[in-house]
Amino acid sequence: MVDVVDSLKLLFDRPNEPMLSPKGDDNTLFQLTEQFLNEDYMNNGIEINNRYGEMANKVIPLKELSQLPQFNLARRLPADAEFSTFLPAHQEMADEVIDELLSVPENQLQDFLSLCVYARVNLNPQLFNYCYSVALMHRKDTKNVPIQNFAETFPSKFMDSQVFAQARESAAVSAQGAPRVPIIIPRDYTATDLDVEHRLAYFREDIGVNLHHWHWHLVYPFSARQRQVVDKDRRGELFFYMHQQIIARYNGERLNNALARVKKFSNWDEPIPEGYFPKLDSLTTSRGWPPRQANMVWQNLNRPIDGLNITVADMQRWRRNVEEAIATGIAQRADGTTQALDIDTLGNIIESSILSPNPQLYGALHNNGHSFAAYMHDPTHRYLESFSVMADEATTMRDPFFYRWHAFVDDLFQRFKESTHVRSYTRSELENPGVQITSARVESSTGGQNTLNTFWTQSDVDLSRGLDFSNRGPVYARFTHLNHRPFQYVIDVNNTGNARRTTVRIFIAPKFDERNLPWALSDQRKMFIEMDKFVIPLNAGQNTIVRQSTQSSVTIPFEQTFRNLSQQGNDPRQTDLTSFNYCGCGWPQHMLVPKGTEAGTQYDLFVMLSNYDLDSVNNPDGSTLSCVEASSFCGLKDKLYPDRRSMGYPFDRPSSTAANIQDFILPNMFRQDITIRLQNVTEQNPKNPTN
Ligand code: CUO
Repeated sequence: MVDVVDSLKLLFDRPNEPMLSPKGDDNTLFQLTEQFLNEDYMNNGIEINNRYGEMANKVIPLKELSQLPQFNLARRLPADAEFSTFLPAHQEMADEVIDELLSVPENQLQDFLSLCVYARVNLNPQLFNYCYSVALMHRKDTKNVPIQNFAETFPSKFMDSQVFAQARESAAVSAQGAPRVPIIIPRDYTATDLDVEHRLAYFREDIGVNLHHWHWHLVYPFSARQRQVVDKDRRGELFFYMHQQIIARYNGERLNNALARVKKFSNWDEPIPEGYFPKLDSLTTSRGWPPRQANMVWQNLNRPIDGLNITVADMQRWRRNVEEAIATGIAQRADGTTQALDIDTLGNIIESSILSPNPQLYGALHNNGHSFAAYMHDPTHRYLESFSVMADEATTMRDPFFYRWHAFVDDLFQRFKESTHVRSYTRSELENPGVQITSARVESSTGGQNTLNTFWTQSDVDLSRGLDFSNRGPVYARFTHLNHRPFQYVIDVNNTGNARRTTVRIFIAPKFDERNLPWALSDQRKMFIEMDKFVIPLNAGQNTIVRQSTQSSVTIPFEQTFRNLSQQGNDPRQTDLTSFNYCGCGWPQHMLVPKGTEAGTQYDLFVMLSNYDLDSVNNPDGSTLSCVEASSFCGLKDKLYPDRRSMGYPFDRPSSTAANIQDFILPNMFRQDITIRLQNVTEQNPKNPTN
């Protein structure tokens, strides 16, 4: 008898293969009855399924469904089409399926399993994968079912299409006993250095970075029929903050590569000089993802198949309405009443989510921007082409235009933060009386003080779960990514008051701008990237706080990015699966530290010990920021966001008094010069299974 949780896990396996054949490493077969056959196999499905049964190690019987779901909308998406939540037609399909999957009463897991098998058989594999993942994450009884690593189930969204022919060959010969040799993915496969933007490819095309973005949007869907799936604590603000931090990190990387900060895309009639040729194929559609030539222009969209009929003029109108809300500090609700604008509402307006107070008036500026960018090559579906990487959350961060678009989006949020409707922090909101930091430094594992070292690592990812119709057994792709030597922060604190708690907030930012001049704080505040945030007790008197880089509240452990979750790694943070499903949306550990340069780039390390009375939230079980998960970007499941301050505090808004970071420092803060130095060497990951 196979446990239901194990059965559910198998529904991620080989998404483009029919359910008739065995799944998983143990060759487990779902025993299908007529109910679970789609049209393709109506005549001979049972026979084929039985024949597979003779070879299977385990067989899972399925409970018959007393009522079959209609899936009237979702069935319309062909099995070989791409799926995108940004397209209104697809979003409605997803809403329909998620609604069905959530409507099975809790703890009736056999019914849930049968319904999921039915959905898996009858629906587009990508649509199914998305809805299934959202359902697992939002049902209480499935919290122990791990969401399979998306790069393993849909590897074609994450790497060069040339890998897959080699992978099939490798799977075939290793089935005959040949040693498993990893397939090497070159570091530079999408462009040459003739394209200056290509300098950032290691960031944009990083597997962990793209997995992070996909996972975040899975935790925070913007639409669902059940409002509670969307209506999470401060989700609009988190949409702003997580993407703001991506832009800050990206801008920092641009400076490290001798490029200016990204230019926001705000004139929508202007040609876009950045082209992008992704060199990805889809294993679902068996087609390549459309590229974008340089200097293409946004076009009005009329694609009935996607539910899209919008013009650039519509976008301009929505933009003016959003800008008016920002200028006046007032949002107009759909029922004619008004509310004071706050950052959380603004996030829901701009994205937009179903929590937007007035989708008619404000549109869906951000989501539709992704669609405009994704369809410049075929705005009216004349050529039957699908969308570019810009419209898929797992691929959009590969495209240089993603950052130009999100720089525009971030600028709207920053204009609100810079308006008179957001007041600057008073001294009492920044200080922590009696708490004085006397020194703060970083110590690298390689011995350096106040120097962080980055380098390149080659790591393996197993493609076999996404390689349909090939032999069993792992097939590894080896790719090169940025990494850093582990380090620790050491902070000396003098507490002249009583013992108390404090929140430690650690940020870094480049010390100089693109002209090599020191920053004005009004600009540098937008460059600070959060490195860690945690709550600790302070004793009266002297304290020394030591914190490891691997404990960061921003990141998820390396193993969660790259390893199949069935193989437990040895990171101490390998926590229970509930927290992975939810907190797996953190930033990848290997990208915590910016690249720096071989000569060494100067950064400001900023450490703050804030007043916990103003930080704490009242979560029922008393949980605090000390949780080991990536709470800064993911929040906590079914709980309040674990920090009462505005996200990005204390840099989320301009200072009314300080012109530069030195002026900003109070006794409970500390600024330290540090250097980030790239060692331009490539090392094998010692954990690679094929070493
Ligand atoms: Cu995450 Cu534009 O929202 O991509």
